[in-house]
Formats: sequence, C-alpha cells, structure tokens
Amino acid sequence: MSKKELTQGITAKKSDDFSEWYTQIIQKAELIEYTDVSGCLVFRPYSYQIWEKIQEFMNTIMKGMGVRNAYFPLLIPEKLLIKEADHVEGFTPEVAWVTHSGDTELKEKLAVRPTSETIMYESYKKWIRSHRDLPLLINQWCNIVRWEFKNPVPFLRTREFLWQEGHNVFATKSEMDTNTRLILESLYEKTQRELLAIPGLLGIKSEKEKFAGADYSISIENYFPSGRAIQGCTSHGLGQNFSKAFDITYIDENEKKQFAWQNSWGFSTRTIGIMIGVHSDDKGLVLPPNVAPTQIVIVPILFEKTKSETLKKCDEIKKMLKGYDVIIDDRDEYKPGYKFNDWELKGVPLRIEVGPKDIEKKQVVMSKRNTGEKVFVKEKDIKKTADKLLVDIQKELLVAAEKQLKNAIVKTESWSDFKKAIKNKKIVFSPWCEDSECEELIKHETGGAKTLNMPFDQKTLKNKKCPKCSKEAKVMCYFGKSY
Ligand code: 86X
Repeated sequence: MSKKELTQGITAKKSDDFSEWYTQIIQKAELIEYTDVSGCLVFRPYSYQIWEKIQEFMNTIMKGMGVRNAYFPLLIPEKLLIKEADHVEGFTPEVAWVTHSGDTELKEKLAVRPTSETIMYESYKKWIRSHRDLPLLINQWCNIVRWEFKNPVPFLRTREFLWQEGHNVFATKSEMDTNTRLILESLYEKTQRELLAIPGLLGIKSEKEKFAGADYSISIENYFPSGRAIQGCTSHGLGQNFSKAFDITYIDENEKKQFAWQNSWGFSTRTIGIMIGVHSDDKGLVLPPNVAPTQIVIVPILFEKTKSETLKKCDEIKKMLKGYDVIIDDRDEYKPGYKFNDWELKGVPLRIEVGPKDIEKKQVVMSKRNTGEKVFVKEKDIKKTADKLLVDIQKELLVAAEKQLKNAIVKTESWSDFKKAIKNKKIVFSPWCEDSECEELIKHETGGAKTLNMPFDQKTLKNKKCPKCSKEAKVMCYFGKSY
C-alpha cells in the first residue's frame, strides 16, 4: 500500500459495515498482507511485534509456573496422528498432508500438525518413568495448519496460525484439574485482561462443544463487535485418554504402575484479532499501552526557522521517557495533521506534540488515542503525566470493553426473547437442561446459536425451566452465534 493510500484512512464505519471496517484496518494499519493462498496470511512486522509482546508476557507467567518451552516437529506420521481416534474424529478433512519428496511418493504420508498432542506424547512416554518425573510441564510456540473450508477471517479463522500449546502431565487427577483451571485463570485471563484489556466469559464447554479427546474443556469466550461470540482460548482436562492410548505411565510410591493425568491448552493469534475488533474505532487501530509496540509518538511541529531547536527538544523529551518505546516522527515530507492521522490509524496510545510556541511556554500537548482528549503538560511533568495517562488508557480500554461485553449479553428465560436476542446479535445467558438434543434444536431454530460455555460458579437453580424444551434447567449457560 502506498503512502498516499495510507492518508485516506479508514473509509468504512465500524457501526455501519463492520466487516469492511475490519478488513481495511488490518491492512491500512500494516498488520496483515494477503497472499495467493486463501487463509494463509502474512503477519507484517507491526502485528508480529504485538505477538512478541504476548509471547513475552505469557513466557514470564509460564516460567513462574515451572513450564519450560520446547519444540516438536511440524510433520506427524499418519499412524501417530490417528492413535487416539477420538481426537481426530470430525477433523480429518482439515488435515493437510505431505505425500511426496520431489516426485517420489513417501512410504507414509505426514500430517502438517493440526495440534501436537500425538507427536509430543510419543516422546512423553519415553521420558516418564517414575512419579519423580512428574509433573512434566512443557509448552511450545509454533504454527498450526488446519485446512478449514469456512470463509477465512484474518486473525480469527485462518488456515495457518500461530499459537502456544501447553501439554502438562501429572500423577493425579486433582493436580491435573487444578492446573487446567489455573492455566485459564492465571495465564489466559490475565493475559487477556492485563495485557490486551479484553474481558471474557470463563466456563466449561458442553459435552457437544468440548474437545472430543478430552474429559472436559474449559474456555474463555469473548465478544467480537461484529455481533458474534468467539472462543478466545481453551484448556482441556484430557484425563487419562491420551496416557492410555500412548502408554504414558509412571511407577508410583508403592511401586505400582499408573496411567498419568494430562491437560493441554492453547492461546493463538486469534486473540490479536479480538483485541483489534474490541478496541479500535473509525480512525483506526486502538492499542492498549501494555501491548503496543510503540507507546508514545512525538510529533514535532516544524518551521524552517525553529526546526533544529524543536527536534532537539523532542530528543530531550524522548530521553525523559525511558522505559517506553518512543518514536519521534521527524519525517520532512509530511505535515503534522497527516502524521496525527497516521499514528491514530496505527493505534499509538499517546501522542506528544512539540511546537515552537510550546517550547517557549515550556510545555507540550499530550493526546490520548482512545478518547482524543488533549492536555497541556509542563515540561517538568512530562514523565509523570505520561506514566499516568498510559495507565489510565490501559484501564479505560478494559472498562469500555467490559461495558461492551455486558451490553452484548441478554439474560432471559423466554424462548421468544432468546430467539430475538440471537437475531439481534447478542449473547444469551439462560437456564439450560444440558441435553445435547435440545442443544442441537436450539442451534437449528436460531440459525446457528451454539452453547458457548457454562460459568464455573453456578448458583443452585430453583424451578427454572429450559426455555427451549421446558424441562427442568440444570445450569446457566451462554449461547451465541460464534466464529
Ligand atoms: C483440538 C485441542 C488442543 C492443544 C487445544 O485446543 C489447545 C492446544 N490442543 C485441539 N483439535 C484437534 O485435536 C484437531 C485434530 C486434528 Cl487431526 C485436526 F485436523 C484439527 C484439530 N483441531 C482441533
């Protein structure tokens, strides 16, 4: 995209044509480039920097939990992939295969990893002997390929994507259960809220929506302002399903052989897309300071006579702002107004304007990307004020996103309101019978609303009926059309 096109900014409105707005934003903010392969997209440096911030944040937490990073091969032999049959079932059309080297057919075709349970557990069975080898806590950062046929949406649904997949092994069920939940709350929810300023709904997936290879799956469901729910990330209690298929056993304190207890958990580049959709506006991207590759841009107001003095002042200010990533936009070929638009499009949280008049008055102008609010700041207060404003922006984005999520949820016990809410692109929170057939009917009669998850803390329901089948409700559950 040329510099000139960039000045045009986003021409679609988020509220009128969300999909066009999203498509423009990811390209004009230089996050994504399309390729000739549908569903395979380029992460340009600006979006990859965001991914690196996520990696850094998550690596720090994982390290604190005793999780170590490793890397397993991309290609998985067919026999291995189908060893735990449940987990592949329904997915097989999505597997991409390597069948040839040059013109020669391979003896056994190799799957491009759609997830790495099988290849990792083939190693785990060799590494685990005694209870002293447990827990085994391993994560890998890698790319994944799933040849989906639904229409791709950048970040949200692509055929190749980046993620971390964690695969932990424990001696007991209770350790596994505790850890599966810990990952969701202390790793994923923390990353979403504290780094990306996005709220979510935590809970357990229905039998129908859980990972087939797992005993249970728990998830964070997010709201995407196109009017759909989206599963942000998941943590699966695998029980002993894989340890039995892969013979992952250990000798316990009583010299008895036991099958190990496992979980697996994943967080992907999908969450970058959710963050973009949740915070950004008609001027472009809005990035939370904690994840923004650049927190502050200094824009000098340049005149021929005062140019060197102004630039010198900008350098001084940059030095005051140690600890932040700061850019001085000293490009000669653009006017300040153009630069303002450009950095607004890029979502830089804080802008500092420095002109000759400001220098005379020993002040600068600071402007918050999220609200557009401008404040005059005395030179001596620059660092202190920037600190405060960036903390404020981070908080304000989460508060606004929480409001957005809350407004998207309709609590109801009536079937007609249920259907109306789904039609109005809401998430429904409703009592439910937990019956899979009823779940299927709900999906059918609402044009595709699925169960999202069921909150962990359930109050006992008294005399509540399932709005669809009128049977006694067992749980409160979130429903919605989702990606
Ligand atoms: C499910 C389960 C799990 C580790 C996660 O959700 C987080 C990180 N893995 C992934 N899943 C599959 O097992 C799967 C398998 C095949 Cl063969 C496939 F083609 C697609 C798949 N998609 C999801």
